[in-house]
Amino acid sequence: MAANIRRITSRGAICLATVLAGLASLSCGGPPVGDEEFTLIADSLGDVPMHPDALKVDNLENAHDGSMATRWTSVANMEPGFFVELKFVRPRKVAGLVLNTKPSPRDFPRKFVVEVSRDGNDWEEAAAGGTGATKKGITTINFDRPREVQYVLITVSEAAPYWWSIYELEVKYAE
Ligand SMILES: [Ca+2]
Repeated sequence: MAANIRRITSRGAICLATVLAGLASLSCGGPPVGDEEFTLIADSLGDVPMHPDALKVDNLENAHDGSMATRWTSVANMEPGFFVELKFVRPRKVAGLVLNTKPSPRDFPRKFVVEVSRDGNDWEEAAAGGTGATKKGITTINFDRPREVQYVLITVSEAAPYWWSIYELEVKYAE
């Protein structure tokens, strides 16, 4: 028993040291929770007046926390220019994205443009004039071809009388 505890403690210490060294996501023991390959880093909310529920919903992490009980939302009816941006831990070959809005099936982007970048400075369109799902709240975005990217920007290009919500954003990897 004591030996087991020592082993567990030792592995925990190695894991902590790994995290402190900025090398998290490597073997810290146990399966990873969700896809740790990317983070949602920005949205267009800016000075949008906050809804009373904003603290529950205005949170990019909600779009990538593995839970369909939490969502990111625009907190306002969709307008062209609304965006969310995600960044991969390292450049990845990506074929597309899936936006899951099942619990609020009307909150999908009617039309959108997806731009990608390898360095955050030079951008090119990977899915222009895309249209969102019209049933079941699932919007599947296929890039024109698999692309090596580190940044992805999804921008709404058509207004709609509904908030834009993302309960979970999934990436379709090409590798
Ligand atoms: Ca969620």
